[in-house]
Amino acid sequence: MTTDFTLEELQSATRNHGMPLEGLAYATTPLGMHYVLTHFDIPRVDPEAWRLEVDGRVTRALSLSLEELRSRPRVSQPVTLECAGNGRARLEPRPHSQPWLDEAVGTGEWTGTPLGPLLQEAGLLDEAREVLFTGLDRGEQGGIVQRYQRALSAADCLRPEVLLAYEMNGEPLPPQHGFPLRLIVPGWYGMTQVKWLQRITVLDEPFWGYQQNVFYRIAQHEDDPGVQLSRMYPRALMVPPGMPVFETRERLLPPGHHPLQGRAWSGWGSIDRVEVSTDAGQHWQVAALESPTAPHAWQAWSLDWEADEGRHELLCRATDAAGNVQPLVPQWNLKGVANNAVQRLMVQVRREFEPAP
Ligand SMILES: Nc1nc2c(c(=O)[nH]1)N[C@H]1C(S)=C(S)[C@@H](COP(=O)(O)O)O[C@H]1N2
Ligand SMILES: [Mo]
Repeated sequence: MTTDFTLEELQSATRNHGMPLEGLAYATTPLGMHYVLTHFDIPRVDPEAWRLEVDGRVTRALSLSLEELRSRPRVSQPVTLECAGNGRARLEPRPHSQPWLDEAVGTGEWTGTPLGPLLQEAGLLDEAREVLFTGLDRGEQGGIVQRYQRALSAADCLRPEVLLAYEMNGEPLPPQHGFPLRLIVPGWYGMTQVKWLQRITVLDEPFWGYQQNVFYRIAQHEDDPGVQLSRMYPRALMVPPGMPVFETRERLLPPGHHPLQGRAWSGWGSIDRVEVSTDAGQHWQVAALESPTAPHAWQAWSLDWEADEGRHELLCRATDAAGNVQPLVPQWNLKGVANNAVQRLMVQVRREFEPAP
């Protein structure tokens, strides 16, 4: 394993956290196990004083309290979120940012009010093109002092699944997940899901911002315009079988029958196929795949494995309905985003790992 991680990367890795992969066993990720990523500080918000401002190219600007938002039509849906930087730590040379391995994912049951009707109430003017979402958090990144900001096209904002969410798993949003209100855009990478919403501004021109045009792009070098990230590429993950070695997280299990299970998702449609290899990618078997339980939540898969004594490398790979398939090796880009290379797990199978009766 590479060991040249910097103290700055460690600092990010201790502030932010992934979902422990055993959390894949739950269809809805328990509160506290969902991954967390925060660029700046977690704001402390007084819900009594807080208001959401809606302004810009609208007929009437709105200013709404949390109570007013909570009394609007209420929708709940399970949505899988994944950070666009998931997998970054495996790239070489490694782009310096949050060093995720595979675990920057989670599925929350998000409750809130649909964004579209609220924008229609404010009245989008004819020239409305994009909608800018501004968080309360502020800091410097890439030499630019900024609030966390992302924009979406007006058309995407009107999609019925797009929510202003105030609850996660039936509880008010925890501070680290955006209390009191966040945007949920199902299918899109995490950077779109603006937390601690303060303002929604309708724009008549494309937004230029650091988190829109500089960081969250797939580009090969500084001058490469590249492409802006949007929806999540497919990924399958496996619940690590057996028991772990504390230092290496290698898996130990006794020989015999082991049901392998995991979940897979994509922002480009449902998952078509999950394949599993138990011999480092030489042979692949098609796993049993559950139908989607909701349009924007991960799908469960499973495969029975008859494990022989020895060392094995387990891989799993998803293909989505749009035909996107996970690469076997990481694809490098400047910011280390959208790296959906397959998960690999080292397993030692030995009789002595049989649990004592
Ligand atoms: N205001 C604000 N919203 C934000 C961020 C942020 O730093 N500030 N981080 C984004 C990124 S990059 C991700 S991956 C998701 C993480 O959401 P979570 O911490 O609830 O899992 O929030 C997004 N929303
Ligand atoms: Mo992210």
